This record gives sequence, C-alpha cells and structure tokens, in this order.
Amino acid sequence: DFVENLLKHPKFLSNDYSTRFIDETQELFDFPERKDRGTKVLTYIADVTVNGHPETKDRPRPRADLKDPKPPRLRAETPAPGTRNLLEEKGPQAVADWLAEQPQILITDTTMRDGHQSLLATRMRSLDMIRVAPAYAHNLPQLFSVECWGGATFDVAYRFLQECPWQRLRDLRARMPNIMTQMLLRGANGVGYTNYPDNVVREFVRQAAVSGIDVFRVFDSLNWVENMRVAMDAVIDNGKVCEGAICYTGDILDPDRAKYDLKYYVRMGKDLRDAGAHILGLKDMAGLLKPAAARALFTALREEVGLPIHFHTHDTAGIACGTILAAAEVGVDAVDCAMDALSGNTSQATLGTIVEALAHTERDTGIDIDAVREISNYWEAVRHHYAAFESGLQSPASEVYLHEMPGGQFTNLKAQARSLGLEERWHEVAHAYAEVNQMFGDIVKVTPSSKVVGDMALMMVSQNLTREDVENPEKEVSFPDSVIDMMRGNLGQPPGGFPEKIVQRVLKTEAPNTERPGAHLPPEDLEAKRREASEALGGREIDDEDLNGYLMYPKVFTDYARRHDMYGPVRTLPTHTFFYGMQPGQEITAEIDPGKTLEIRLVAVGETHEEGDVRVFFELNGQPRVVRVPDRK
Ligand code: BTN
Ligand code: 3PY
Ligand code: ZN
Repeated sequence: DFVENLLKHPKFLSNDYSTRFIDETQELFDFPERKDRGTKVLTYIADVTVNGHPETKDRPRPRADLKDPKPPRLRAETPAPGTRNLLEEKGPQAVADWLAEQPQILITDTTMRDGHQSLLATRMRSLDMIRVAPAYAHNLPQLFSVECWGGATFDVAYRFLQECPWQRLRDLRARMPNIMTQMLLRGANGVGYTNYPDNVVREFVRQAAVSGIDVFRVFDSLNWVENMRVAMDAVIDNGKVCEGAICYTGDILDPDRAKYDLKYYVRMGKDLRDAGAHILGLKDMAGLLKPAAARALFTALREEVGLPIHFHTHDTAGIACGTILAAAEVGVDAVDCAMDALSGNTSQATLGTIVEALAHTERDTGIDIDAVREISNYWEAVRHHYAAFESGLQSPASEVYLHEMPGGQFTNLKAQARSLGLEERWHEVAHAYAEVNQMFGDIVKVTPSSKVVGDMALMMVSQNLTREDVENPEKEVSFPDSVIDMMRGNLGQPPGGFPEKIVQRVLKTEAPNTERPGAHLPPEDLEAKRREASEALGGREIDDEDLNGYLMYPKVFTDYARRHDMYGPVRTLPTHTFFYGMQPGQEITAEIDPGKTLEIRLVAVGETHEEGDVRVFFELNGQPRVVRVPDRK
C-alpha cells in the first residue's frame, strides 16, 4: 500500500521531491486497511452488537427464542421441466401460446418481490429467499413464474440490506433452473424513480436478461405506451418474455370515472399488443378491480386484444381472491398470488386459497397444496425475523377505493406520515391523496407517479392546505420538487395531458415538455460512467452489473461498495445477526463462498476505551480474534 501511494503521489510523479519527502508526506501512510473477509464480517457483527442496526432502532423486536427457518424437504429428485425449459427450448412466443392454450389457471408466486415489498417494506434478505428456492424448483414446478426481482427490491438491496441485487438474482436463478423468474420494470424509469436515457434502459434490460430474468412485466406510471417502447423492444431483442402491463385505476363500472372506462383499457391493450407484447399484464397495483368489473374487463380484453392475460392485484380491501375467481371464470390465463404467510392486506391474494378454491374445477391449478403449505410454513418462520418492518396494519380496508394508493406504497407512506408526526392524521392524508389525484387530472398512481401524489398529500396535510388553497393564485405555495418535475413532463404524459391550471400554478411561466422524456435525454457514455464509478471507489474494477447499479443509483451504489469494502460479504450472515448482532457465547456460521464456511463465536464485548472504541472478542474458526469498533451510542 505504501509503495502504491508513493508511486501515485503527484510530487513523486513530477520528480518534485527531496530526501525528506517520505517523512514529511503523511498521506503516503493513509492507505485503506486491507482486511480479510473474515475480519470484515466480524467488524460488522461487532458494530451492530455494540451500536445496534440503524434500521431496527426503536422498532418491535423479534422474539428472542426464534429458530433459523428450515426449508421444506425436496419432494422430487430432480426439478421437473417447467416454463423455463419451454422458454429456453422454444422461445417467448411459444410460452405465450402455451399459456393461452392451457385449461388450468397458471400462478405466479410474488412472495420474493411484491409480497415482502408490500408487507415488510421490501426488507427481506437474499439468504432467506435462496434457502427455499430449491423447494420451489422441486416441489412447485407447475408455477408460471416466480416474481423475485425489480420494483423496489433493487435499491433496497444496496441501500438498506448491504447486498448486491444482481447476486441475489444469479443465486435464485441457479437454484430454480426450471421455473421462469419474473421482474417488475418501471418502463423508462427502470427500477428507479425518474426517466433514464434510452441507452441506459436498454443496457439495464440486457444485463437483467443475462443475469437471469425471463419475464419482464413492463409498465409506465402514467400508462403512456410511448414511454414503454424502448424497454419493451429491449426485452424482445434479448429473447425474453415481454409482458406489457396496463395499470388499472378508477372503476370501469362507475360512470363518474369515465376517463378510465372499458374502451380506454381495450385501446391500451391493443396498443401494447401492437408494440410487441407477448402477454398482456393487468396490473391492479392498488387492488381496485372489483369482481363484476373484472368479468367485464377481462371478457373485453380477451375478445378484442387476443393476447394471453396475466392478472396482478392486491388484497388491500380484502377482496382479491373474489376478484381472481371472477377473472378465472372469464378465462384469465395467469394470476399473481403470494404464499399464504406473506399474503393478504396490502400484499397479493393467498396462494393456497386460490389453489384450493379452484381444485376440481375446469381451472384446477394442478399445484400440490401440501407443497404450498410447507413452503408457506417456511415463510411464516422467516417473517417472524422481520418484526421490525411490520406495518401494524390490522385489517383490510375499503378506504382504498377512496385514496387508490398502491399496496407497495401504502405502508411506506404511512411510515413517512409517522416520521412527520402525522400518524394521528392518517385519514386526512388518505383524503388529501384523493384530492391531489383529482387536482392532477385523475392520473394512474404507481411508482413513481404515486410518490409524487404522496409527497403532495403529505405537504398539504402538514401545512394544513386544502385543494382550494393550493389552486388559489393569490396564495403562495411552494410545491415539492417531485411535483415540479412531473409537471415539467419528466415522467411523461397522462392520457389527455395534465390540466393546464395545475401546470401553470406549479411551473408559473416555464413551459412543460410534453414529448417523451427519453427523446431529449442524451445517451449516457457508458464507458465514461464505468471509469467515473471506478475512480469514485479508489480504482476498483466495475463489472457490467456494478455499472448498471451505478447508472440507476450512483450514490446508493458507491455507498454500498464502500461499505462492502469495510464489512465484506454480510449477506451471508443469518438475518437475526445482520439486524441485531450477537450475544456473548452465541455461535453462528456464514458460508462466504460455496463450501467456505466461517464459524463465528462471540466471546465477550469489552469496556468502552477512552478514545471511544470498544474491543469485541470472537473466535473465528476456533482462533481468537479481537476487533475494535467505535461506540456510537
Ligand atoms: C445502513 O446504513 O442502513 C446499512 C449499512 C449498515 C451500516 C452499519 S450497521 C452497523 C453500523 N452501525 C451503523 O450505524 N452503521 C453501520
Ligand atoms: C413498484 O414499482 O415497485 C411497484 O410495486 C408498483 O406497483
Ligand atoms: Zn403489486
């Protein structure tokens, strides 16, 4: 390290140094400590043991006597061929044709993506998923797909879980060779909250396909098909299944919500078909579609669009199973469910219940209900470890028909409201959310447009502003940045555009851009970005997966990479250790490479030193180790 620093020093390079240069140049001795991975992981455990984990501070704790969740036994020697085999052998169109021809209803399991995104603030760690993945492959080969990536999981993995999302994908892919993996892609917003240049979107899709995604559910947060084409084309070009999704809002049976009527959805379905979708997704992110409306909608879509249909909904109002059964009656081809233990409320419908409800009917899923129960029991044990991230939601609520918040946003916005001291005023927030929606012209609310509406609603409630106040030209209102950004056109256009009145109020004299944002964003120089990321991280090599992480989230990625240098592969720690550290006398194992296991025993935690450091005593594979961490309490 010293020689490295010396050879890089500008004075050394320019020959501008004397014999005392080394003694006088302190920064030559500032090198990052090179620690082995074992020591790094011990440093992490010591830090969390002494200081706690910032994410679980002041949150409910899991029971102290929890066991490590045990995955169910494998019911077959090898995984039976499934949808993935069909995709590999015959391509995406064959998958779509097969889906359309099957009499049974097919099921996507969303537990590893939307399930925990909607119930546990997306905080589920890879290890808990990877352990059960072989049981999916062996015991549930009839699944249409496993949704396990995309949406909010991407940035939460880097940001809060200190994990690489790409590695999660590769690990799951390898353990489920026979079932298609599925991701949620926010069209031009990738897995972020704003439109990216076209070449960034294309590059992201290419990498996701290479790292293991088979089905891409592509949507746009304002239902603007123009803004979905780049992502959809990229999926098709990479030979994967393109599910073009309509986001459902309003109520097709309510004449007062005529903006989003049956004709609107049929038109959009045809546009997605013409844009090349293999499958039509109906993404009911808030759980607003009611059974009678589902019958009318799916009948019309089937007749007029002709693509196989994949239905996604949420159980926020408690009616998701009913709507799925109605959809099954009129021939929907595939539906999303979450394993029982992570279903219901803001999550998906209950998988085992749908399997049971359709057993011995024309749409019998053919799924082994015993296998479902065993896997659900595993998830139940996993869920206990995430008590800190439970929302406290006690029951379903029909209030969702008023506010129309997506299931993935509901608990998040509630937590945001709590942090602003508005928890007691939650129903006002819900009401303001509905008012903002009308003020913005009745738009689709799904990430990122839902975040904009949420920001505005929180701002109004915290400042005691009504819709009249906001619309009153006499009154000074400072709008949230996300609202300004959306009115500028940076998320694209809703049907019919944003109402002129609100655009003017927000932008004043500035003119909005009503064209596709990607048409104006210059392409990113990918190799320059790779160098930039590498330089930010002291010359570290940036592979294609890292580059795509950096392109989506530059700061989140570099922060993750720096912590990785310090703490090593903490994704291999048991979940309880990751969030709560260890007790003296406790022993755990962590498999840091296939076959390379660390046995870690916490011996004792020392007193805090004068300099504010604590020494923590371990045994690592039987050898004593001491690490020092700052006492930040
Ligand atoms: C995060 O910042 O939320 C995730 C990274 C982990 C940070 C570690 S957790 C132990 C130690 N205590 C802190 O406050 N930060 C580090
Ligand atoms: C996401 O974009 O993360 C969603 O779940 C939208 O429903
Ligand atoms: Zn969803």
